[in-house]
Amino acid sequence: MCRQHRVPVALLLCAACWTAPAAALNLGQCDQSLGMESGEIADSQITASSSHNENSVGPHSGRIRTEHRGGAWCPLPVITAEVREYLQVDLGRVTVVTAAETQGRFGNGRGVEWAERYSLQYWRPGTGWRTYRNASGHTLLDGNVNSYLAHKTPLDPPMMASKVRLVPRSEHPRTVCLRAELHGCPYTDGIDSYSMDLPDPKWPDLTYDGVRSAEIMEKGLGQLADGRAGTNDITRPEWVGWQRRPGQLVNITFRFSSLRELETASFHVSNRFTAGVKLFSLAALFFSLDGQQYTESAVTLAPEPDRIFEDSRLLEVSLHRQVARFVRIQLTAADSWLLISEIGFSSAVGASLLAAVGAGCWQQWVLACWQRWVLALVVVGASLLAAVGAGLLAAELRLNMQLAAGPGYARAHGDTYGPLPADEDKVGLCGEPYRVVRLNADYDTAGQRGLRGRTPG
Ligand SMILES: [Ca+2]
Repeated sequence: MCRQHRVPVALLLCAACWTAPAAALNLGQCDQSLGMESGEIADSQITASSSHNENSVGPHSGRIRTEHRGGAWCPLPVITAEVREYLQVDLGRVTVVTAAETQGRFGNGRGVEWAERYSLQYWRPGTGWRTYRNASGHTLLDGNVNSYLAHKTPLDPPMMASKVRLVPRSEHPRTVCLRAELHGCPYTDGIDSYSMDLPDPKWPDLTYDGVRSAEIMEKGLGQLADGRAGTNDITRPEWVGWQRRPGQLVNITFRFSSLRELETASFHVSNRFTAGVKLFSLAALFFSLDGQQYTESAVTLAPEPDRIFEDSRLLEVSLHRQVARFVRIQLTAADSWLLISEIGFSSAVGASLLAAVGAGCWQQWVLACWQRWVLALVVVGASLLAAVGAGLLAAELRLNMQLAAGPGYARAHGDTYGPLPADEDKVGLCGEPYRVVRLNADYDTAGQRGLRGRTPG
């Protein structure tokens, strides 16, 4: 590669695989309608387990505050305690869903069906279908009481999902119809899952949706990454706690969906020292690209012990734009209990080439970026082909216009005819030489027959 091209290409590589850092999840700004009512969610993204009539009350009629065809989605069977049907919405990417909203079938005054209660199922890459459970442990959400009023239920905690199913529920046989909207925002944290030492039953991670064993929890998301910080009341369910002796460790490992450039990590912790709860004495963070080999040196955070104020607080540490997909955190307990309500990261998707080279992981950077590069190359290649094709077409059109002019021009290839003073030499786009020659009035404007009569030179 030419020396003068190296720097611009490196900058291009940086720009192609780096996005602005995203702050940790902020639920205060996460209540947008996700597109059932507006149509931003396409018909192809809305499906159902069954429909009473696909054309009139199929899944595409399940958009809230719209009167499309039959006026709502209606499943084929009557809903009972045993019969479960669902309306499924594919959000296209992992999304923070903070509320669900439902409405019955009004049908221009003819509808008399609605769902009094429903449950939610969700799916995201790497997980199967899970049933949503709120902070109180309940799976049933309140639905509607008539065919026209919409009812919105906040989801506490929010649901990280790329697909959602609304499942009408009824203990007694009931014909139900449903229109729906989902509310939330894009999930930019990029945390796939976290694993951790099993919390104490006194302060469990109630909403964790991964796998639990005797000692650890893994492959799930839960209270530590749901955007909700605890209050000073440590009896509230927002807190997750571990019982340790001073100096003992609590291990938590975060896995991101792709390579990230990490700017900061934050911990929301309790300092209720009169109850044996203190800030950790040390947090050590190790980084890995593959989840197997971690950095030997750690980024550390050692907060000052506070024996005066018992307020819970946010502790933050700079990660110096460390490039990693896995972050292993070792927290050293300072007293009998360690209570955490949230761990967040400010990070950017992917990583700049320079940061990746600095971290010795440019190979992983290339792997993480190859899909975007293939797409970019396809777009650039298609654009070049289109430009070349347009140029060829224009040249041919110009030549044909010349040939059509009387008394006439003809196109002759190579040196067959020798130089003619009034003629014009040209080179084709594929490099072949040709000549446009002015024909005598006697010659055929098609060129070849007349030209063969001319003597070269
Ligand atoms: Ca939380």
